[in-house]
Amino acid sequence: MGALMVIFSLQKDQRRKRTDSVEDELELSAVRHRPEGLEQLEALTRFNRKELQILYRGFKNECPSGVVNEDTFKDIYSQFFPQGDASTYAHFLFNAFDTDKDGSVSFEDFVMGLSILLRGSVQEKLNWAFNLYDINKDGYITKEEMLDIMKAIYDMMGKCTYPLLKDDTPRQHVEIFFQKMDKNKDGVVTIDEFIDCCQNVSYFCLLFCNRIICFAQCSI
Ligand SMILES: [Ca+2]
Ligand SMILES: [Ca+2]
Ligand SMILES: [Ca+2]
Repeated sequence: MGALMVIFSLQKDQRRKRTDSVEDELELSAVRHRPEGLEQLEALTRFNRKELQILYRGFKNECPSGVVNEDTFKDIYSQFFPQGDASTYAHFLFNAFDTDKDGSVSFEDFVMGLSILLRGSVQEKLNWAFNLYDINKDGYITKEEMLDIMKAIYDMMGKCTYPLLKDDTPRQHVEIFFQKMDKNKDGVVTIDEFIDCCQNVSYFCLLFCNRIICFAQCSI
């Protein structure tokens, strides 16, 4: 389900003939897990009908059953980071994509997330990133949650990180980010604090937010 694969399909498909759309409609109705109507998805995302059909074809090639479970998601995702251990980060991402929390990523979940990451406003992307970091989904990011994500990112990067990282590097970075974000110093970061910080012209926060979004985009 790599983004590269999907984007490649999108580009390639622009050269295809119109007859394919009839074929896609037939395919859409034949799968085990039927996605929401295209019109509904068109309204909920920033993709048009044709793009949704192309995305669906790519999704279905990777996941013929129409849904992705966590193990499959991890397998697919790990292929992009062979030098490291991407399983923990893939777990967090899986939860961020599985918006209806039914334990699988459906085509609807996938395109809703992709729409935000590729075409969403800054605010939407930041909301998405906040949700990724808020591991237990209670509306607050704690230092421990931030550290868990940061460690997962470093694990994923593996030996390719240069200069080589010391064991306490993730913790040091989290201390800096957290200090910047937790404006009222109550030990948790709210969505307002998160967005506030990321929208401020702050080198650290910009770096932080870009990193989250960049990794999220690379990962789909
Ligand atoms: Ca789901
Ligand atoms: Ca939380
Ligand atoms: Ca706070």
